[in-house]
Amino acid sequence: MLQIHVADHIATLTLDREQRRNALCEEMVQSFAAALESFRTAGVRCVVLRARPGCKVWSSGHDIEELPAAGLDPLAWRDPLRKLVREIETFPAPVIAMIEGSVWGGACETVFACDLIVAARDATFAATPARLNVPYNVGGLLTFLNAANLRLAKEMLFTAAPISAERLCSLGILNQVVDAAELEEATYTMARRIAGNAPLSISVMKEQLRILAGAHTMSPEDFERIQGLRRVVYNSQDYAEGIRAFKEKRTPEFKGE
Ligand code: YXS
Repeated sequence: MLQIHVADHIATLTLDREQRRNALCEEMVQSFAAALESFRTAGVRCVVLRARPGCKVWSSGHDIEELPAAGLDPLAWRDPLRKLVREIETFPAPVIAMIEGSVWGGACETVFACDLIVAARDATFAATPARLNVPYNVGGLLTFLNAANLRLAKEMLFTAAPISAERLCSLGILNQVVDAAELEEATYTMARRIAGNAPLSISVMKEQLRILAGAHTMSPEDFERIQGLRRVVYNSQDYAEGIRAFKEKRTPEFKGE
């Protein structure tokens, strides 16, 4: 499910689960974590996260088949998607997301959790909790807020519509947008530049920025309130309907209950 290549302190991880449109499943995330651990030992100074060249779908997001039945938190601490985002955020070197094709749901959050994003001009990004009636978790919403801004995060989360790479780049959400033919060169030029700088300084600044970006106070009462509201969603008929409709390849009929 993952191809791994390391050269000149730069590691490349290629998503390789085309038959399920690179859906992010438990097995893939375990391989991802093991790869990052080996990169840490090998002193890798920059990671490029990509899909196979020419892909139409970079990743279709969380593996819907692995979402729990109604009644269980679909994005709890140990969920593969939550582990994947934490692995990226805590890896002691920059992770560059190299994007072509469409990015969906939890894969959009995963890309936004990367340190840098270089995308092909015709790439698109869609945040899809509202498409399935999934109650996104607090940390995941913070990823969107830190990567974008409140107005754009609301548009992406409420409409679930694919947003173009060019528009996101014009808003400062992506670092670079290039023609597909130049995507590799642009990405690895950035990776080589990072790998040629001081790794200690960069890894400490990455961790400092992670801590600063997550420094939000929230009272225990507010956290409990949010978790209670999320329980209403994942206990709802609509949550079961969202997953059922995907499996039956039809449009869900949400009733708000
Ligand atoms: O019919 P088969 O058995 O060949 O399987 C199909 C799809 O069911 C499967 N597949 C997936 N399986 C599990 N999880 C997925 N996320 C997923 N996406 C696709 O892969 C086979 C080929 O898919 P198909 O025929 O639809 O491909 P396509 O090229 O026509 O369309 C590509 C997509 C990405 C537009 C389409 O597959 C799609 O809309 N996928 C779902 C995108 C989505 O809603 N992702 C959100 C997942 S949930 C999540 O990430 C978070 C929990 S949240 O929702 O909160 O953001």
